[in-house]
Amino acid sequence: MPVARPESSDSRIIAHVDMDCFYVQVEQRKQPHLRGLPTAVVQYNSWKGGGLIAVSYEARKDGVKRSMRGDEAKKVCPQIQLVQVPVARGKADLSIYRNAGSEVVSILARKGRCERASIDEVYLDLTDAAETMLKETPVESLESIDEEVLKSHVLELSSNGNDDKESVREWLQRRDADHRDKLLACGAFIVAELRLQVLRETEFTCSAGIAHNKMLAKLASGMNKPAQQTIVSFASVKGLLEPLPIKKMKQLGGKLGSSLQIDLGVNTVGDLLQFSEEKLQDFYGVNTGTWLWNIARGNSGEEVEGRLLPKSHGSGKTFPGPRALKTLAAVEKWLKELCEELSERLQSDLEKNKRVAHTLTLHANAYKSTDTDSHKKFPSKSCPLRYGAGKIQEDAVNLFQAGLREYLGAYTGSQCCGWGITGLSVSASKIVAIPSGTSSITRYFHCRDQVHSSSELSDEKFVLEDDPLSPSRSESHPASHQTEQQNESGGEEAPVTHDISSFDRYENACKDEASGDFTGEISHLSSGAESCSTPKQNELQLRSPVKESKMKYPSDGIRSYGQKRKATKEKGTSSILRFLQSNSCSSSKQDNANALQETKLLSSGVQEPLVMESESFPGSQNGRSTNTWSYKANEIDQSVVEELPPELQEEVRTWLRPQKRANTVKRGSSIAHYFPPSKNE
Ligand code: DCP
Repeated sequence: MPVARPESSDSRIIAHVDMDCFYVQVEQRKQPHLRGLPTAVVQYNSWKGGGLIAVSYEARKDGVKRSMRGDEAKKVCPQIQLVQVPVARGKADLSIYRNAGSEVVSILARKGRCERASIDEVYLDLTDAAETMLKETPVESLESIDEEVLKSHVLELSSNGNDDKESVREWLQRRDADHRDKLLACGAFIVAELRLQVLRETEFTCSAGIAHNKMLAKLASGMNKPAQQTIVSFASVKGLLEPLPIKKMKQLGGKLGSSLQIDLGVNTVGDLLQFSEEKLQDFYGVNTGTWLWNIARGNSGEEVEGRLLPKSHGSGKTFPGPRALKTLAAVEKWLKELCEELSERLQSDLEKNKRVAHTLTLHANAYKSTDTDSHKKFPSKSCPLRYGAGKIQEDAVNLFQAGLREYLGAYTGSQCCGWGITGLSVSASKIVAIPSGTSSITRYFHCRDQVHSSSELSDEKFVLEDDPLSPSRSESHPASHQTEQQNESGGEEAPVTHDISSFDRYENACKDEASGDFTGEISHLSSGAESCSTPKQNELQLRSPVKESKMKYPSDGIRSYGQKRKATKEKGTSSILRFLQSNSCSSSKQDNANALQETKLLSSGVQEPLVMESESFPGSQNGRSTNTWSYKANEIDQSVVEELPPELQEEVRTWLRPQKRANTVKRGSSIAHYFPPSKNE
């Protein structure tokens, strides 16, 4: 049987930091008299005292659980303090928690690459900081060690039942330790110091896992809570993983995990170790097989993404039981609320972070009274996102109608009886930064595309979001209900689509059917990058970036035992839009080259092209290359310009004026940076 050990090349130091009973801590900071008291935060809906969504450790000792409602919690713990989630627009308003999470992130990001994984979870890559410490102040030579570091749990020691401070000190200062364990020891110092800084500056405690990769760090962070840290030593990996239920592993909580259980009889990670890589490849395809073989041994090359901001925004609400929405008017009313909130957050993201979102997605949960097939799901729908609450709302309503038509099969009108909506959410994804991004304006031109090609969104324009078979997105979390998963398909031409998770996952994550509000900062916990919708005919093609990482969740295996994903047809609009989208969504040289070629071909058409030149672009080898691009100026909707950041409006207007003017943009022009060339080298 293979020995479980990190890949020999993997000497990274990765921490996963998770806040302790986060919403409770936020409320306790707001109301300090609650500190130390058994406290729980309850949902907006007050039925049976409201659903508990966060429980303090004092209350947990008394037997209070998150699955309880307020009334039940009071029975178990009569002195419990119940605090209601703030409310806005008739639903939960999570902004104070979100902002509190941002405070923490800004502190944690001081020591290394930082990825905000959810409202209260962060991954840190501390490899450089640990290497530096090992060189400059090796742990073995330290005379005194901070108490917080000595309070660490070292898994190897814990398994010997020998976890006191003296043993920890010895472990940290072993002169004969493997280089990677020495780095882990440095990581323990760095994380302890960061956690103390978080406490000093925010008054919040957090717990952490310190390991050689994200997967192990995440598994460890929850092992000793609250306010403690756990180190996954080199020797402890096998013992940590072997007894773990297979479904507890990241990305195995869903269909792939079930297949492992049913088809291969694998119930624990230890069971998985008994299968050879070849056998797993035979069953699940080359990539998935290798991935499974590796994770069973604690190997995961998934990188910590440098991302302090959420990858998408979402707003949703559940309408359980008798509160189900049964008319289009009722749905529209709620979509208005949800879209207004989403729009506010998008505006704020644009203003504060100079980021724009490209894709709007609507999820719903529905039932039909006549539906005997209870598994039929309301299809999630996406379209290019247009800024402005009114436009988002209009598009969301159209997306809903398209989804409903498809769901009902023969939908005939808004008063159609026999359907009910028990959950609605809207989300904005594919968010990119304007200043350094290469595709900032793309989204604006998506808008134009909508307006231009059809005054109403037609059914054809909607994209059915596939429910991906395998990645389970099992790390359900109200702040991370939605995950995007981008599978790499071994250089396959057609990008695959799958979007943020279905509404079901939102709802399940809430574990609170009746309480029903969620307003998520949607984070992406899987190894994938961004999602691109797979367009149907006449849709502009969005190509997904293929991020190189040692291990990704592969798709070939998924096909081998499940649904195949839709392939994108090489059809499309011949315009600036296509070029920009190719540019923004593709990282493959071939894609960019194709797009550029197409654009050049277009420029020789009847319509007068707008030619832009620029010299310095990110990605060019020497930072100075001359490129020419051609766009059809008459395809650019003037109204779109009004939505651009003010400093760009004038410049864009200039190039939208009649093409009597020179069709060039001067070197160094700010707008030019929005339109980098294809990477041809
Ligand atoms: N949350 C929620 N609904 C849930 C679960 C969680 O709204 N079903 C919110 C409240 C939590 C926050 O998300 O405070 C973070 O969730 P965690 O799962 O990390 O749990 P806590 O931070 O509350 O506790 P722990 O210390 O166990 O991590």
